[in-house]
Amino acid sequence: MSSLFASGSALAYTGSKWNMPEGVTEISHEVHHLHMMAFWVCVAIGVVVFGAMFYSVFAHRKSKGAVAAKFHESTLVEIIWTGIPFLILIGMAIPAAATLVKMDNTHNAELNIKITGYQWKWQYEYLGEDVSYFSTLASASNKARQLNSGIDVNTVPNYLVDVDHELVLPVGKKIRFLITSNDVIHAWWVPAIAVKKDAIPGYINEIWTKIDEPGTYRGVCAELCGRDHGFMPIVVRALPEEDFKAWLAEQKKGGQQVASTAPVAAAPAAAAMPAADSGSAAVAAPDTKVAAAATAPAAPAAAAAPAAAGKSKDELLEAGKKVYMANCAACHQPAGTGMPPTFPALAGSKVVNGPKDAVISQVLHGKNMMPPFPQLSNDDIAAVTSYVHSSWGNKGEIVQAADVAAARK
Ligand code: HEC
Ligand SMILES: [Cu+2]
Repeated sequence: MSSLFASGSALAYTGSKWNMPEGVTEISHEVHHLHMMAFWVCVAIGVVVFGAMFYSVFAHRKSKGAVAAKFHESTLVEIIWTGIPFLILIGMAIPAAATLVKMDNTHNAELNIKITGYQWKWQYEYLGEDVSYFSTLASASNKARQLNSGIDVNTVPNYLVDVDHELVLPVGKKIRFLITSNDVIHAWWVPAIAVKKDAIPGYINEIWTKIDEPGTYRGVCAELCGRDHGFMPIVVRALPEEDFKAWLAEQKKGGQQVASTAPVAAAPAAAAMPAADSGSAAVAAPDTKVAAAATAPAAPAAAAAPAAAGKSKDELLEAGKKVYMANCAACHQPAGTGMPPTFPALAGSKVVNGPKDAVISQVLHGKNMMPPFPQLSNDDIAAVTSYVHSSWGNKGEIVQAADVAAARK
């Protein structure tokens, strides 16, 4: 959090870095305006109340021989000190309610995006567009934040507010967000567009935005959600409509690996997160439905993946290092040394130097304290398993996405 407030520019603040940003949407301007109005009302009340108090203390001091007035029950005074605050509150509530009503009106959206919080990353699904991917902390930040990393965090650009895959949005379009969570409560917060909504397992919260200016807008998870709460930032990249269309078409072609992200196996992932159980059980049904609807169109893309030619060793190792740093290094450490006895070293591990299916299976299904990673794409799992097989003196074995696809069956 401190980095959020320490570097105003990181959040594209306009105006003072100490103040709430004015932002780049009509709603964010209104929110800023309400905030300033409430601020000046507070300032005026402060000046009047403390002014009267200090004046009284000074003008009627004992050394001047002041004698306290003695009276009981003044109807006039009581009406004044009830009436004035009442009018002030009404005066602030009316414009605030009008803005809240506007924020709530998600009708006629031109683009629908489902946002799912995970410990500790975000998933973005462009509904009906067959594009879906995960967004995790950028590897430069992730490396620097490790204990004893030896990296001066001041040298890392956008430290802790940068991601690998940004949420790309068009400007000038009404975009509806459907916000939910797969495990515990998170909150999706981007100050510059004045969107802050809880992501609750089993519920879907709706909110919308319409961004006026292209740019990069940063935010963070705003609900304490566990160990890595501070490491699941949000980056929105707003593009002119044409550029957005080109980007979307590129994703659909599978030009980037994000498009081939496999459908999320919601059930096993949720089961692995005990914190989610009690709260979500009663209301799990609607979420499951949406998850099913959203994943259905993604299936052909995943099925098509194994048909693609295998990747070269270099490609796999390069991609694998990123996946490893983002998903595994917290427990197994960047150099594969682990933190025995709980988190085993992968360097020289018997499992890693055994058959490759064992590692794929462990990543897909987890084991004891190790969480499962079914939400990673086949490409990502192939890359990361190749990476651990070939690093730190391990004997080296290459895993292709087809191997992972076979293991998922
Ligand atoms: C939350 C901590 C955590 C994370 C994150 C994690 N692991 Fe593990 N991992 C463990 C624990 C704990 C074990 C030991 C499981 C057991 O055998 O009980 C383990 C075991 C392993 C083993 C077997 C090692 C051996 O010698 O037993 C492999 C291989 C492995 N993990 C790979 C990975 C990969 C690849 C990732 C990233 C995709 C990853 N792990 C992420 C905690 C974690
Ligand atoms: Cu969170």
